[in-house]
Amino acid sequence: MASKAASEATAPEAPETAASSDVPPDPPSDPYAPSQAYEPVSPGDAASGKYVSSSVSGAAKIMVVGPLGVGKTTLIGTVSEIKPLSTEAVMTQAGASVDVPPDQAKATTTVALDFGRMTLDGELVLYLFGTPGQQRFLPAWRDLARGALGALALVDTRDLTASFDALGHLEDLGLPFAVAVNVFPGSPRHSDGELRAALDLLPETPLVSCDARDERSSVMALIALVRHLVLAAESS
Ligand SMILES: Nc1nc2c(ncn2[C@@H]2O[C@H](COP(=O)(O)OP(=O)(O)OP(=O)(O)O)[C@@H](O)[C@H]2O)c(=O)[nH]1
Ligand SMILES: [Mg+2]
Repeated sequence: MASKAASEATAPEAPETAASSDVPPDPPSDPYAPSQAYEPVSPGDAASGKYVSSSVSGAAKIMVVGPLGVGKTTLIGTVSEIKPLSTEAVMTQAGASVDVPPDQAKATTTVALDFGRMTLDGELVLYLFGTPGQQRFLPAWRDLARGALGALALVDTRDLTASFDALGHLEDLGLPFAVAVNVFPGSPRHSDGELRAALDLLPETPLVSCDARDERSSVMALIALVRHLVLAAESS
């Protein structure tokens, strides 16, 4: 017993090593040195789409707009090469009389914004900002659209009038746009001429159709917008 007590009294405590999982590492002496949480960019990260590719030479902020339930969140999720940011909230009974989506089964709605990223041809990166569809959020677009180069306006032919506010607001903001008809099952089909007349589109405004769940047609709609923006920039 005596020798055990002696050894307990004199035995040095085990030194704490940096390898111990309980002990946090010393803070870096240089306050600007990368923290332990810093993850360096590796070629693998770029290839996986986590970071913007080094071949990218330009960037554009693009809005994706349209009325409630037209497919904005869906389209951004379809084309985004990063995990999209979405701000979905359950549609409440309190809003049932004002928030009437074309699809009555729709249970959630965007309450702030959607965000995604898509790179075209490895050269041009599009930062996609989706707006909420509720009419009462229209004034919020003014801030959300700051710095945007253009907008993709989604339209649902089951209720063309629901798109009037969004298109009018884009004109008020002076934001060039392309129109993409998001085709739902049973949507009425109209000729381009009829749609242009109904939506009062300028002759140069691109009009395409897409399925927001389909990557190819959604990317083509964004390409139509980018072409339009390039042509507009060249002619100004
Ligand atoms: N059939 C069909 N369904 C679609 C299409 N696009 C979207 N949907 C569905 O329609 C519903 C509404 O889509 P959202 O992407 O949430 O619409 P949103 O415009 O973001 O709606 P808000 O944020 O509420 O304004 C979802 O359940 C989608 O799966 C489409 O092209 N075809
Ligand atoms: Mg949405």
